[in-house]
Amino acid sequence: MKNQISIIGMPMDLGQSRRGVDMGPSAIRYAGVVERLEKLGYKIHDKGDIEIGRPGMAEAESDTNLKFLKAVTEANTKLASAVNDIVESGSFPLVFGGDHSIAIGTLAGISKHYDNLGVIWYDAHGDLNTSETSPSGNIHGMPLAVSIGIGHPALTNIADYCPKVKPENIVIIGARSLDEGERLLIRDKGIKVYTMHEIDRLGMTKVMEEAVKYLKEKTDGVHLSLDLDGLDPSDAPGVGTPVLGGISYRESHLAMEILEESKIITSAEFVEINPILDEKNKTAEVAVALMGSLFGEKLL
Ligand code: B3U
Ligand code: MN
Ligand code: MN
Repeated sequence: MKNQISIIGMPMDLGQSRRGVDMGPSAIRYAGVVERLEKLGYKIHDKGDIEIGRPGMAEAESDTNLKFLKAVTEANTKLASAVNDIVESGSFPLVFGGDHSIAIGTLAGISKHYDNLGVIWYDAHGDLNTSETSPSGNIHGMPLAVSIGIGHPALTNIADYCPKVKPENIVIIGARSLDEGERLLIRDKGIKVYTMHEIDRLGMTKVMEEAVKYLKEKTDGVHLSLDLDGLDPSDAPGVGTPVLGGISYRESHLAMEILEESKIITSAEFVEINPILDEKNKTAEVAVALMGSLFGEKLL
C-alpha cells in the first residue's frame, strides 16, 4: 500500500431511487476517516467532493429506460478525470459514494493505468444488469456490466476507452440477490463469484485466500469496490437495498485484513451508505472501521 491516500467524495444519488445516499461522503468523514488513517501513518489528501449536476427536463424525455443517464454520465466523467489525476500523482485513490453507479467513473479513471486491472466486488448484488435486463432502470445495478463493456455506450465509453475490466479479472463476494439476466452474464462471461453459499461453506478465510490467489496470478493491480449492502443489514442498516443473510461485521474485518496482508489492493471505494436510513451513523462507522483494517490497523 502506498503511503499517501487521496480521498474523493461522490455525493451521487441518481443511480437509484432512494434519496439520502448522496450524504454518504459527509457521513464517512464525520465518522472520522481522516484521523483514523492518519493514525496509521498515511498522509491524507482530502480532495473534497465532485459536483453532481441536477437532472434537467431533458432527462424525463430521454429515449432510454436508464434513469438520469445524462447526469450520471457527466458526474462519472468528472470522477474519472479526478481519479486519473490521483493515480498519476502516485497516491492511493479512495472514493466515497454515493450509490454504486460511481464505480463506473472510478474504474474509468483507474483502469487505463494497468494492463490487467483486477476487481473485487463486495456486494449483495451482481450489478451486472443492462438496460434490457434491469428490473428497475437504476444505473447502480449496472456498473459492473458497464465496466466489462456491456451497456449504454454513453457509460461504457466514459474516458474514451472500453472495456475497463476483463470479466476473468473480477471476483464478486457476498452475492445473494441476482437477477436472471445477471446469472446468465456470470455464466456466459465466466465471472468468479463467491455467493453467501460459498462463504458459509468454505469460511471467509478460504474465500479470501482463493480470491487473492486467483487475482494475484494475473493482475497488476486490484480495485476494491465495497458496497455496504454486502454486509448483513443487522451490521450495516443504512443502505437503500438491504438483503438478509449477508456478510457479518467480523467476517468483513477478516476479509479486509487478508487483503491488507496480500498487498494486492491499489485503489478502493466504499458505497451505498444512506445516512437517512441509518441507525445514528452506524453504517458509516462500520465503513471507516473496515477501512482501518484495509489500511493496516491491528488489534494488537
Ligand atoms: N438488481 C436490482 C437491485 C439492486 C442492484 N443494486 C442494488 N440493488 N443496490 C437492480 O435494480 O438492478
Ligand atoms: Mn452494488
Ligand atoms: Mn448492492
